Amino acid sequence: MADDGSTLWLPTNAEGTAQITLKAKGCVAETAQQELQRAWTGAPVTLQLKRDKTLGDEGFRIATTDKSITITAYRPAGLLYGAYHLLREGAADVVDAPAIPLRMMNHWDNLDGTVERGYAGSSLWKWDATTPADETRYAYYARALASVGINYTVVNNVNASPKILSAEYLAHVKRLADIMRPYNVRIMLSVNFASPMALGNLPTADPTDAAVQQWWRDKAKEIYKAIPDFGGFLVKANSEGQPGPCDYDRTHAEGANILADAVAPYGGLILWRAFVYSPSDADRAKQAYLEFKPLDGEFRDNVIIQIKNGPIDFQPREPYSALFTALKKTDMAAELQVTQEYTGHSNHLCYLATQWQEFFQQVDYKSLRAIAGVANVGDTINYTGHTFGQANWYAYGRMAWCPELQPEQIAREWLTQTFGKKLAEAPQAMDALTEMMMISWSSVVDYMMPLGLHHIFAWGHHYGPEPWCEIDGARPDWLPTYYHQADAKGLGFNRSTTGSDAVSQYPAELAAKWNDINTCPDELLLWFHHAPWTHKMQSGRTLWHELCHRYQTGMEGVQQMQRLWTSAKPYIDCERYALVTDALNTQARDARWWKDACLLYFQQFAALPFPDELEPPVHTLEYLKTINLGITNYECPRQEWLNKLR
Ligand code: GCW
Repeated sequence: MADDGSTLWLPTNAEGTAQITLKAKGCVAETAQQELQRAWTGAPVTLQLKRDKTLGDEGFRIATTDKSITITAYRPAGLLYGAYHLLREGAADVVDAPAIPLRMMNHWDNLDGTVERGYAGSSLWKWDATTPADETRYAYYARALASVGINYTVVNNVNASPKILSAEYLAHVKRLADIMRPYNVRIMLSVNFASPMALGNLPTADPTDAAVQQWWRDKAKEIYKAIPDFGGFLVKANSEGQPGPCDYDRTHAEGANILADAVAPYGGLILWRAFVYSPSDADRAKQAYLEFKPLDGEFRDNVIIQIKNGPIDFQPREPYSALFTALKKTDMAAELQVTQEYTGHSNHLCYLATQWQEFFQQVDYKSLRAIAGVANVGDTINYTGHTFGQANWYAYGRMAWCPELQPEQIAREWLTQTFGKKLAEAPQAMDALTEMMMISWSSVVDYMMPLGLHHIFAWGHHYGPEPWCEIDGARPDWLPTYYHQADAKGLGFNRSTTGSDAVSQYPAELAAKWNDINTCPDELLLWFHHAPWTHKMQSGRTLWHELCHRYQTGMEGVQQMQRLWTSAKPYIDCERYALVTDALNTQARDARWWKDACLLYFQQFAALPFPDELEPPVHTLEYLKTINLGITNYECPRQEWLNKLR
């Protein structure tokens, strides 16, 4: 049987047989009832509200007897999440509530239909009225969000066009909000800080200007009139060319606060991004901290500072951003990247739950008021391009609900719901595919950027290796050589106390550990140290030998993933089997490309021979340097081109 993947992990056919009684009113409660009516086959279920605040706004209790099941919640959203819990895990007594109140999807969708860093077709949202929107797809998307507990969605790019706040586009946003509401999903918008100028014809966007403040208040009023449960604004200010308060010598706090004041009367929120790095002498990894730490305590209560997981930019592996432990009086959101900008686009299978688990081992989720996942969703039939991209979407929601969930458990849940009974009832195949997912992220790290290397990607599109990349006139901190610092002595960025001292932004004990080249974990060595080629690693190998070993291991990891996938063939429908098989072939080839390119390039500096265990490179460095994928920042490279690498 073929399966185009368009139903995601949700139940496909209406098999529900149970009696579902609803003792609550409103569209969200009705969705809970409908979902159970559609798919629940067990004992009769009663959905009821109770004045029990301990359950929280979104929590629920499931109580079961042989003959009946009761889902109780304080608010309708709890009934909805209780219903999905029941469908996913079956009948058992449980009390559950989300760990983080705001669980957001962030779309980087542009109004012209393109998606920045999106690799799954065009935008799902058809802003252009000439393209009729398939609103059933919108509802299906909302249903998918709700099924994993995501309760907010920011539908447009943080590089925001001011036009999104025009009456024409707000009408479209209202339509979306109406479709999402029954799924307890609230809409937010990314806004351009200079909107009062671009849209309101004001001469300035200075946050201390009374007319500017009034413009934002009027705009908020207009939006809330149409969308009473509108979530608020997400802002990328003074970052990568976007306007912001610093253009007027005002601080991020002054900028965020005027927007906060505009939406406060309606209960709205401002998500203000900390992804800033103005060109300066300071190490880019230090800049967000330098700018935001002094502002701690200056933000309004309805401002949340949204911080990327690491200090640079969604690299395959980074230490956590020091802001998470530095801000004490400011509400924080963690921003994770579900779309695979730096982990192989939608060509590579990279199950990110393991990466996020590592993040949550470093950052206490209880310190977070919100979490954001940059979406990997587009208008392609299966929403994410790579079938296993769906697993990242799913896992993001599940971990946002409960960061303590184990990636392996989430993988099994997703596999079961996605590929159905046939696979779920084949323990060996389930084990194989779970293992494939579980080894994927560490393999990607190893074949791309092991040992703390980072940002050695190809220019612009970030697909494939380009550690040699030099562009005339480019900002140094956009170039790989800035990050890897390879020379005859060694490799890596010295962020220790003898270097940029970024390490001192971390709590003392951790800083001391990472600062010492002998106690810094191998995984982060080249993030914090310029290590000599002969440095003895914790593995006992020299740095050069370990580097070769890691690239080799990463490449072999993908080969192992291919074997595991093949072993599950009898349990997977032919369409998705073929799709994933092709993608894994591409990934295996790309892994070799990464290994050959990086090792041949770094060997020029190390001037050491390859160890015996290393499979000799198939390509020459000269050839690899000629590779130019000729794609834009919006594209995922196509097979035709990648075939040249064979
Ligand atoms: O990761 C980088 C991307 C940009 C992105 C930016 C950001 C939306 O390369 O495409 O812009 O980060 O997060 O703002």
